[in-house]
Amino acid sequence: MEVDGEVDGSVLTVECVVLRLLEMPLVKPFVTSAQTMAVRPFVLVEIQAEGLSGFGECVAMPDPYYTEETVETAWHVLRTFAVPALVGQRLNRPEETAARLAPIKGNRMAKAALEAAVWDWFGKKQGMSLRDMLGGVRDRVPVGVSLGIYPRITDLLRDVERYLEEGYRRIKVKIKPGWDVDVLAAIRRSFGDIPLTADANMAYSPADVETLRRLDEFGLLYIEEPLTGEHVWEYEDLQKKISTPVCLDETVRSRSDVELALRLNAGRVLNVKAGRVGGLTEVLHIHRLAREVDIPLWCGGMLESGVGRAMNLAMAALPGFVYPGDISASDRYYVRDIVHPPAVLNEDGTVDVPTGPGIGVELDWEAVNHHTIRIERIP
Ligand code: OSB
Ligand code: MG
Repeated sequence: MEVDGEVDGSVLTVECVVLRLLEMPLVKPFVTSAQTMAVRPFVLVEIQAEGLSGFGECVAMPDPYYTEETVETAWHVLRTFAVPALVGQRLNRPEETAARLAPIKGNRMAKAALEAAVWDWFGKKQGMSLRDMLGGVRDRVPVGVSLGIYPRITDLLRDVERYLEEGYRRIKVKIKPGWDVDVLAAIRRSFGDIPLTADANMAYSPADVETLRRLDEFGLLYIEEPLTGEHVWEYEDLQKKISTPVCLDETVRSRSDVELALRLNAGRVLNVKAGRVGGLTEVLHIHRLAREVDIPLWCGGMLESGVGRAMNLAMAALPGFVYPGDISASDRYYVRDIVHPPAVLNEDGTVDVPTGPGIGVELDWEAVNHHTIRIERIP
């Protein structure tokens, strides 16, 4: 029953927030057109109230090459502005978080991490899974794997083979000028008609349209964010010139970006990352919009630990998420995850959506503490 906006009578008055900076070594360095990473640093946000903790993972990268946010800008914005804006405040529902944080412009990944912790807290308080809170409908979601830029094509092919054997439902490869046509041709030659996509992380200019047109012959499900530039309108012209559907990632930061993209016909597929758009509440708005116009969504990834991955699984259970997500098993990223149970790949190329309260996974405190290099408690 709903009374004054309260759900089930649960009200969150944030007592304390603990920020932790963790560093987790990746099993293999991840290389894109924009960045190289061997160790994943990230901020883990813990909200405490009434003896319960809610957790959120900040997906900001160590460098400003994916978006402008970094781990350290997120830490700064969280401790100085976002956390103080919530501590002591009363929240009747997780959706109210965004309004409290609205005076903070941009810095969406920082805000999304705090909001995620609020969602998790409400889930735990109400004994409800995040999936059910969001309206997710699946018990398990199909997943793919995202492969970086390799020193040699043969090395890449070996990993593609391995991940296909493991059962991943879609292969995505990072591309950049000079690492594109030959790579995709080699994959098609070796593995035939597998579900295949490419992600350029903005590495091409409009002058490269001929190269991008050549990729049409590979029958990709979509090409992710090929063009340099700040706005979706860069894609209005490109989508007219290539037949491969453009999938937007970096250039979509809000529901209004989605509306603009739709008006301009600037893309036909959307990669959704809660961090990039400022949180799960914004994801729900985007999901509603996308369902109205029937644009396919899928859940992107940011090399998350098990905390962020559990949240992604809940999100990917929504009906509008139709393509396999970048939600690979824990062991594809990390030797040891920081949650119990870690995400594992089912034989059918799916990962189970956690059913426990909130994000539905437990922190492995020994692993968390092992990887923590900084900690701050507010207040
Ligand atoms: O563009 O989707 C991207 C990782 C870091 C930054 C940007 C991206 C990615 C990935 C990794 O592609 C996806 C994953 O977590 O498996
Ligand atoms: Mg991408």
